[in-house]
Amino acid sequence: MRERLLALKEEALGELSRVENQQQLNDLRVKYLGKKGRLTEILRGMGALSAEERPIIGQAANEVRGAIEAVIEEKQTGFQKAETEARLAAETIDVTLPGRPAARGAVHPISKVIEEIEDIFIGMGYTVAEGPEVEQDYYNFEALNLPKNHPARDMQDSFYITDELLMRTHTSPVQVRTMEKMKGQVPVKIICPGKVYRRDDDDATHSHLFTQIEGLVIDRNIRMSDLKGTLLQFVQELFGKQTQIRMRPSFFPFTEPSAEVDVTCAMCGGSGCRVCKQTGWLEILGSGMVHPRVLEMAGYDPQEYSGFAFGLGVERVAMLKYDIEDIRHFYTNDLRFLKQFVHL
Ligand code: 2NL
Repeated sequence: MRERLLALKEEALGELSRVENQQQLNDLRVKYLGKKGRLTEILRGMGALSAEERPIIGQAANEVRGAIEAVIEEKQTGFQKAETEARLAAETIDVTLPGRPAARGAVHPISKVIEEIEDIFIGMGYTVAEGPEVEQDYYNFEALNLPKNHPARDMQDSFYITDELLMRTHTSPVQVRTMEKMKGQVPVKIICPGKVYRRDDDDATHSHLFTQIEGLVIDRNIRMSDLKGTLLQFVQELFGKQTQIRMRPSFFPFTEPSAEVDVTCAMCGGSGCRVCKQTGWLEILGSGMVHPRVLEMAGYDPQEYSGFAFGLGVERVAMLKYDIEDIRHFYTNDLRFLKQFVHL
């Protein structure tokens, strides 16, 4: 029996020396040390031994078991270490590889110009007011001295939703709503940026949706000179200190008197070029003193208060500023157009 045990040990150690992986090692553990394994099989013969032989063989069997277990343990440790090393090698990160570039968004040129104009007026003490794009007939027309049969209220010119509701055609209704909220208090000093809608056929210079910024100041003793000084300061911040303005008489139902405001062409400095059509001037603003009827309807006594207002088209300013020839570029979302503003 002793010989069988020693032969088993030699056979087991021989096989163990050739194992190549964890699976083979487990198989050998079961084969030699398992409940139905080779060692157990030999030890089953112990019952036939004499009382003297039994402890000696028992001890020999334990030695064999210990020797096999020791080798299995050693191999086991070796396989685990190799596995860990292989995994670490496979998982190695090359920190010197260049990163994947993250695509950068751009601020839309219309948003850029809105923000720039807002900043200029905030710097002069104005606040920004916003309001609904679907507007009541009263705020869009009636309160602005555009009575029921006025041609500007024509169905052909506006997007009506019902008899009483339409897409606002200017941002003036936001100013009327602000005056109402102020309940006759002064000063009112606001600018109102936002989308406006007109039933036009789209072409290079017209769009049925465009962006307007209007401004409104109401206080005691507001005069035409306040309007002129404010707009000069504004255009010099927007287009440069060298910019000059001129005011031409005009007409709006909601202002009296009214004036168109031209600025000297930043492209040629006033000498005449393609952009200003050789005139040296560019029309960019409509303006005037708030009509007394508009003040009165909004709750301001025209005997005590006066105000000025102005409006400009953001697309037109952006087209001049960035030399864009077609207004439709702003809405067609061609990335080749939009990408040009990534670093602006
Ligand atoms: C233009 C002209 C203008 C106003 C807008 C205004 C608003 C109120 C009262 C009086 Cl609440 N006026 N707004 C005044 C003059 C001109 O816009 O050419 N816009 C693109």
